[in-house]
Amino acid sequence: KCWDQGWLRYHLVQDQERLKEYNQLFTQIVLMKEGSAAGLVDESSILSSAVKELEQGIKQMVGTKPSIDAEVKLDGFIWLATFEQIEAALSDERMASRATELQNPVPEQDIRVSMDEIEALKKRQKSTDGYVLESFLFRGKKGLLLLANSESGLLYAAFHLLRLVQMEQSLDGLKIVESPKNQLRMLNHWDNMDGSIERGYAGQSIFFERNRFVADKGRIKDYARLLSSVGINAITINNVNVHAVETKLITSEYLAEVGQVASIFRRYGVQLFLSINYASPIQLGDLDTADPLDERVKLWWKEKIKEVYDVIPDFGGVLVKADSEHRPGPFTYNRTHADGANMLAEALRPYGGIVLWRCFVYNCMQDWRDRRTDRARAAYDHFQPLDGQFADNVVLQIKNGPMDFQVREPVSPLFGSMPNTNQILEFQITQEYTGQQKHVCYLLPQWKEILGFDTYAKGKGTLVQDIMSGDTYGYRYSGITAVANVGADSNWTGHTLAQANLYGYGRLIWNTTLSSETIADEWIRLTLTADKYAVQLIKQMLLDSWSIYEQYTSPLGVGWMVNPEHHYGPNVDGYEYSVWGTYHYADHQGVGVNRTKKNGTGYTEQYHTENAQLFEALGSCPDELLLFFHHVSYTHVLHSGKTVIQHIYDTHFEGAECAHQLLVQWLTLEDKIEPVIFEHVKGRLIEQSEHAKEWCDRINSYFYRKSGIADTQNRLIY
Ligand code: BDP
Repeated sequence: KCWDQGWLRYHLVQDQERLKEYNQLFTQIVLMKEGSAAGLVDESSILSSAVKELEQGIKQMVGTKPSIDAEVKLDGFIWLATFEQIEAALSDERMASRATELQNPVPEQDIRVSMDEIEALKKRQKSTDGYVLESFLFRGKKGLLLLANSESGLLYAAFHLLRLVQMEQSLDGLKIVESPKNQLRMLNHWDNMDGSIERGYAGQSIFFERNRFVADKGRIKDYARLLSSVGINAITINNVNVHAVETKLITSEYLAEVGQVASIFRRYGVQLFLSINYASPIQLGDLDTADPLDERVKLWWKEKIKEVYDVIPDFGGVLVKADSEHRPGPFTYNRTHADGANMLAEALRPYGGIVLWRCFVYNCMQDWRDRRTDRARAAYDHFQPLDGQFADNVVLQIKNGPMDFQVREPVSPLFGSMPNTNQILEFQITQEYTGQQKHVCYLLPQWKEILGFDTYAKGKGTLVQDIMSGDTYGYRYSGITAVANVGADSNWTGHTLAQANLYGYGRLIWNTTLSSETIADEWIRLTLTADKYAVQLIKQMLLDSWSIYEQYTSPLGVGWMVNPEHHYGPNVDGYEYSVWGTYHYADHQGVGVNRTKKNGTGYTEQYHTENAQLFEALGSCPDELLLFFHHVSYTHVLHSGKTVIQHIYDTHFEGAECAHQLLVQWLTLEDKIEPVIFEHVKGRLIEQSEHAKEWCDRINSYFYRKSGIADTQNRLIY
């Protein structure tokens, strides 16, 4: 099938000049290892994945098969080396040429430049994953040098090189130095062992079926390749809601197979973690308590974790959803979350493992008549006072916003408020609240806004992205994670265009300075087409899609208004009188949640002063978040000059129209996109166009009936 490769589609290079260039450049892969060429790579190593990927890519895109050698012999070498190896080789080379007084064919300058780069890169390395990819002269032979601290770095360099070839770029005078912004670059799967995926919109699980691991693990390997090609280095494979059967993943019944999956990922530099059930000691039938301060519980976890490491020596650690949405946790025993997390951290410490502890803790059984309880406050109220109490191998995992992955939310005030506690940010790639991979919603612009948000935590310019990278507070562990959007559908993500979110997620968290546009451009060219018109058009469609989705769904940051449970489609009062704490408070006069300090829930106070003031005052609160922070009348005038009610009408009509235009635009691509992809995306866009109209009608009718205020343009509203 044409789409199951995702963005790793290695087409034959079309440009003949370029093909010639590549032909000359890719004659030999050089690996510096003791021994003969035949035994150069250990089959199970990451280096072997890099070599195989290069071989496969070059075969398919250039049509040649480079030899694999232990030394540079030909023009057109691709030399994969670690810093240590290259330093040794270059110093041997210098000594050799001096000793024999050969006329030195190696321009010293070339070596020096490279050595400077090497030094510079080494200094900048926080992790072992960076690399240098550059044109290189060695003993008078021209080639490419792929240089890294580790085999993962070499694999990333190989994928980078292949990406350049996929995009048919010249490799002349190449000099690329890359180092990832984030240390942990992770994905969380919400896969259940029965094969279903919580909030999954791309078919069944690629890991599990009928309470077992899938027998054929080929797809998992393909997935590992995709992830590694964009720099992902950590993964959890099971849902944060750990049910009875998944609780057993850490027992002998399943551990061997968990180990097999870990090995598949290991070869691509991806470390395996598991979501665990906090009450495992009870659930697995060994103890009658999970109290973190009980010695028996501590011992139980120590032994359990040892058992896991006996099978998976490089196991990453555990992800825990505790005391949230009916999941067990330390609160049962009147213990704090620090008590709970630290107990697990101690068990993991001897092996270098970490605890990812989620801050998605709130009362999901609240009395909706009680306006003082505000779900938005919960994470900060629970966790901020515990700053400094967590072990140094605990990382708090915090959703990007205070509620739950809405199309628009303010940034969580926890970022920048816990200088003494490791943090990792959690995005949601799976489009639970953003159209469920039936609607196109390219999320990169949203993520960029969040990462670029100024928390003012250490004065102006304390951006979320620098907190997450660990730069601001020198966190020992930190980074970014996200709920995956992948399933067994042949195109991986249900909607083919939703693949751009997975690709873009990896690229962005590796390098947060990349623009949404650059990333979209890459993904389209790697995956769909190189046709200029098509690239331009699809890129614009992607770039517009988040704001289009926002326009026809819940207005001005208020969120929700979705059908309860499955969360697809409009239902304005769906959650309004429920226990979940997700309200909009619309009545005949106005709408919105008063979260001010003055006379609301006081949520604004959780921000540092500059932001607290910004959100607190009606005059300065940004329009797009107005109803998140304030309850206002329908006639309140926005910064845009429109009244709230007219804004609602206008954005909904416009959003629905723009959604329809996405379809119209796509239809112009019929002869430029492979038919199967063209038809598939067309089908989704038809659904989106119709569904956006439904959103528009439902929202506008609701607010027209509540407010009784007519649309100034007299469009049809019932
Ligand atoms: C919400 C989902 C729910 C998850 C929960 C979580 O609706 O299915 O279990 O988040 O993050 O977004 O734990």
